[in-house]
Amino acid sequence: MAQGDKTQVVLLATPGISDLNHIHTGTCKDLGGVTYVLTDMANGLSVTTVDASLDSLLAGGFAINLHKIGDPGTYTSCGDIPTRVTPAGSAPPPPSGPEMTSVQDTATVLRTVNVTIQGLAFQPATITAQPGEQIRFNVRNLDGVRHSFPFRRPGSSGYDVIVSGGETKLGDAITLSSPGTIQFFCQFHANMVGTLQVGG
Ligand SMILES: [Cu+2]
Repeated sequence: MAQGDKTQVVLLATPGISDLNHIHTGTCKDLGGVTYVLTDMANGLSVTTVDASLDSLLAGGFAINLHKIGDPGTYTSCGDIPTRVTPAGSAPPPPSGPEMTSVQDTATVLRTVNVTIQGLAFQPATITAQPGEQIRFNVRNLDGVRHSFPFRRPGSSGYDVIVSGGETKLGDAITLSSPGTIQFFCQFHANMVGTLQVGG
């Protein structure tokens, strides 16, 4: 993600396996020295702002390499940073690392919104999100009975998390692209409602 003359680098990886991250010169086949040190993985996520523009990283000759923590000689994953301007007929090789995102404008951070259900009510009852933001809902049910956290968006598929009594469940990621107000509710208890405000 470009941020002026800096670049935010977002990496997703398997926790415990790929914990130490660097941007190296060269390619995964022929790795050079460390150019930028990236934040260590925490629960599979690493977000770093490096002091280099996205254009300069996409000019070619860089690769992101993941090492095993405590044993940096073991490379767990690597992906060449694609070159933005590609001569015709020679597409860059796809990133080879498993579950790894490359440095691109489209890199997004997934936000988890915690929703607690207690006493037949949603907390918070009003949730705000930005249009285009990628979010998912972690629904915690402190009641002894089953509840749900569904909502429907006009013209698209819905979202639903069903949680048994005492259960916590993480829903799928969703991008709410258009601004507006969406009601969420419990399908089992008609008086349990809340509002998801997108933008505005
Ligand atoms: Cu309910």
